[in-house]
Amino acid sequence: MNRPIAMVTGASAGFGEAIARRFAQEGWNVIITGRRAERLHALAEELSQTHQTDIYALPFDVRDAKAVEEAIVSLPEEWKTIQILVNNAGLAVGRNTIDSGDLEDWERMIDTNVKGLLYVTRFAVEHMRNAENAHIVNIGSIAGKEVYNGGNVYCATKFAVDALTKAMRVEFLPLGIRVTQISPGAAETEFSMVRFKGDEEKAAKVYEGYKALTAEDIADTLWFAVTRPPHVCLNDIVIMPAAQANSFTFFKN
Ligand code: NDP
Ligand code: 8X3
Repeated sequence: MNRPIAMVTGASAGFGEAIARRFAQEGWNVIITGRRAERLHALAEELSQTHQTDIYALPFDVRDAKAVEEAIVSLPEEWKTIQILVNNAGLAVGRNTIDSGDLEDWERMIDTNVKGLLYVTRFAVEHMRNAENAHIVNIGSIAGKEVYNGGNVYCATKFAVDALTKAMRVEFLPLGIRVTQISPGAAETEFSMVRFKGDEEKAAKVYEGYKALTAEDIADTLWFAVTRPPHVCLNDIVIMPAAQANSFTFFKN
């Protein structure tokens, strides 16, 4: 257990899974979280066998404050010095305009992307106080920089992540914790299947006619950010597909 420890939320799919894979490849021990326990246990088994690192599957729903607290507080002693926390769990649901918005979708996005990120940070930071070169990476979005039609509440949650990232940078300065935000444009993961509630045709359309980012592109970028020398903090990295200029302008074939 003499390896550094990273904790990655939303590691059962997409960016989080690719990030967990990257940490394991680089010889780190990793706490992987998400709701789908089976996926987490399968990933833990695979990564620990392939890379001879320790992987700790810790399933919980980030929206449930009590569950978040219990899960993080209950970590075994040898897992209680977290060097890097990656706040990645999140989702968009629906693309309705506000006047036809679905209230349940709004609650899910706000509870997951804003409150969930806060709950995890609140309790994980307790385990980061003794870590050397502690670092938090929040996954924001280009949607947290610019608003697009039908993005409304999702954009608001990612604008909130942008604000919370800045707040953490100020407040965790005395704790010696660096805080980085990665703000990606369109990336092909399960994101659009979740947004369109399982409608494969709508989800596939999002990525037609251009090369979207991949989860590995995000993992690479994150790895670059967390391997800068200790006196350097990359505050915010906006990463886009070459075919996407901003939230709403694409060049498609
Ligand atoms: P995926 O849908 O592929 O993965 C999302 C992950 O978040 C899953 O592991 C999921 O796990 C987890 N998650 C969702 N809700 C909860 C919850 N309530 N509790 C715990 N875990 C949860 O999407 P991406 O990998 O693309 O998204 C990752 C992050 O990147 C999100 O914050 C998203 O907003 C952001 N992002 C995505 C972009 C894209 O185009 N793909 C671009 C910019 C930002 P489980 O379902 O098992 O709980
Ligand atoms: C995900 C990217 O443009 O679909 O954050 O909002 S976008």
